[in-house]
Amino acid sequence: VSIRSNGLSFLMFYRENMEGALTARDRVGIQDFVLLDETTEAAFLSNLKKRFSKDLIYTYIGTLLVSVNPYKELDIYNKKQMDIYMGVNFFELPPHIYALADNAYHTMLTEFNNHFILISGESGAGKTEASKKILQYYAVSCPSTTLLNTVRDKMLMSNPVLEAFGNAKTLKNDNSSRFGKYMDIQFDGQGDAVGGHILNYLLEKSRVVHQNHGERNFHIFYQLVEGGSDDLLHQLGLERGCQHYNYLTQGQCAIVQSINDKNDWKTVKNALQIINFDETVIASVLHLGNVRFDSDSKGHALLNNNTELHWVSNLLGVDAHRLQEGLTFRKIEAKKDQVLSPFTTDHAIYARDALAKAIYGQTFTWLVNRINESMENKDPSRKTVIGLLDIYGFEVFYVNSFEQFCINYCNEKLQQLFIELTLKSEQEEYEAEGIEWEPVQFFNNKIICDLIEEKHRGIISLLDEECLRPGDATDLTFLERLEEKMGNHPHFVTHKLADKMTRKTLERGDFRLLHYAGEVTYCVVGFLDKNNDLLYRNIKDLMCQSKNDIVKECFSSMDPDSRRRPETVVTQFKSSLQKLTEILMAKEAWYIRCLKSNESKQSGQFDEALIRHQVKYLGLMEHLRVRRAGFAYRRKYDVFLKRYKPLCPATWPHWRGVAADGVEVLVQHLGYLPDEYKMGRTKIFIRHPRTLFATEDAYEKCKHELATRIQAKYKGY
Ligand code: AOV
Ligand code: MG
Repeated sequence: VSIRSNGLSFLMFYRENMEGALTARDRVGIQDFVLLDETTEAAFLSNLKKRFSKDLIYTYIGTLLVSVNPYKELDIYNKKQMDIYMGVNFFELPPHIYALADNAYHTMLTEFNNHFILISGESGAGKTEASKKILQYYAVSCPSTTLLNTVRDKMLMSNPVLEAFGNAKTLKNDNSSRFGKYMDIQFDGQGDAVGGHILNYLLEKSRVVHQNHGERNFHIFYQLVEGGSDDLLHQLGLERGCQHYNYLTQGQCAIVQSINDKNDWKTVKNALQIINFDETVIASVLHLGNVRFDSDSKGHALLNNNTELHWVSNLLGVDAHRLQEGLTFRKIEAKKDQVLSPFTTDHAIYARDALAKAIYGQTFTWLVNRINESMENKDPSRKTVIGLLDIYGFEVFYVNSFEQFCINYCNEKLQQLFIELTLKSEQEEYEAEGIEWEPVQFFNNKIICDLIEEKHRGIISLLDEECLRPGDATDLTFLERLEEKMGNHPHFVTHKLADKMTRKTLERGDFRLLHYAGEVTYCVVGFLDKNNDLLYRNIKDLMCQSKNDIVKECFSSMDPDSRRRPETVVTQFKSSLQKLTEILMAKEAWYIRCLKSNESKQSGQFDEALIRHQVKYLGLMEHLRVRRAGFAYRRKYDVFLKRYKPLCPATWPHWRGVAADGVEVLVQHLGYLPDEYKMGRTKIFIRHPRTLFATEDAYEKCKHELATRIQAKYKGY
């Protein structure tokens, strides 16, 4: 991975910073953990803390960037800083997210290959901010021609739009991502950003109709009712202020100090205009939330009043009568007849909410598609990409449901990918090459991934089985099935399975998973429903006939094959994550590990226990140990020999034997000490960058001399 291709940057670093960093260490700590005197957790934390107190939020572990959320604006993200980092070797300057972005960019250009930047950390740790900083860096500092600037503007513009529709205030983060985002930035051979493409992952739609106490709906709703002009609101039949809307007030915290909905609206509105989006769909959801039902003497649902429903039908461009029918009756197809069976009020509310979620979810997908079209690369020949992954972080609330289950599962997968690409593959390479190696122990979370996703046996399979089972399946029968199958799994426990002590902390409807990042107790209520995510057929058909183009397009593309039962939510999610893994595995990886500094979103607070916990579960100590114990640089014998053979008379200009033997002769000649290098099966491994640095220096000198000699030779002609 990156460590290999960056052998030379390492060297630069050692030359430039070895002494400098050491003298400055008392002041600002060590800027690369690899240089710590001891690899204890205490030393690690103390260094992090020292730096944090000086507002130095970035520290390296080799080429991995550790970032601690400062919860305050730092004056380190501006054009001047960008210029400083542009094209400079990774380790020559203080650690910065720009350095990582720049290094990925230049490696991409010189090696002409694809890269991705994996940004991870729990909710509120700073992933989304990090991804924005990187995007800005590429947009501002890469070379550009006026023509191509439009792609760039669109890329930058996509951020506020997707954040307005996909982020919300949660108890963990005032701007929490409620969808996963992977964005490819495409570059041409000159390094010009020429296109972009976004893949989005499972939006938390349930938030549209329900928010927990202290949380909000998606930002866009508040922006519209707070920031929209009088005219616009009038046109949409909306009143100013979120207090009028059911869907906006359940969390009882519509106003948030850190958020300025009015201002944000201005930015978002401009951006939306570029992609021809109009606000009717958003307004229809707000009206829908205010549609209420009474029950008649038989307990059947009746519409409470017509005004809201008329607004909904107006805005969505569908027939009001049929909409009302769809919300209060179920259509059953019996042989050739259609029978209307009335809903209870609960059912009607369910149908209403299902429609609201569907509208919102489909609109979100529509937006992503539109943005993708606008960023499309018109000339897809020569291009390389840098992918940016910013997904919802691990989260634990007082009550956790299906959504947290999906989010935390996704984080397990990313942790697994990280392990595969770093700890595991690094050590496997030593083994494969027959290099003596003291293995570093680490916790492999594959066991939890399997528990969740294994075919026929994992939690997802059992959930799907219950969802598809006709008859009496409920959330509780799902729980029973889990207990039957997972009974003695070390990472799974329920009230029934728990010992006496643990039982006290669990309700009967709970199951608890011991995730890599900590325990989470999930309440099974709603799992089946949310996983099925059904929309009544007649309502869907109605939407497909809408006169509103966006609505029509959204619903017509939903599931084209109406005879087949659509895949469940979690199964779709699982396969999208599988595809994502494949996309990422084919690229060179860069890592940013974000740490949350404290739970109260305060600047200057370094909660040591909280940070220690994150350092532990993110596997940072293990990563450091592997880096330290390992060999900083490795190259295939033939590659190494080809480059450095001019340095030794025995190998220059040709070595006639086996490459490995040539390398041995070469390094002997260069005076490598025995414990500075190891000969593997196909590669030479060099422990310290400085060893190779000396070699590289000698090579540069030799090349220079050769060039001068050749020049001198030809001067006479
Ligand atoms: P997340 O993306 O990791 O959480 P964010 O990137 O949204 O977290 O960061 C949360 C908040 O922390 C931001 O809104 C900022 O106020 C602050 N913050 C983060 N990074 C910085 C920084 N570099 N400088 C200043 N403030 C920062 V989540 O999406 O909830 O998983 O799911
Ligand atoms: Mg985020």
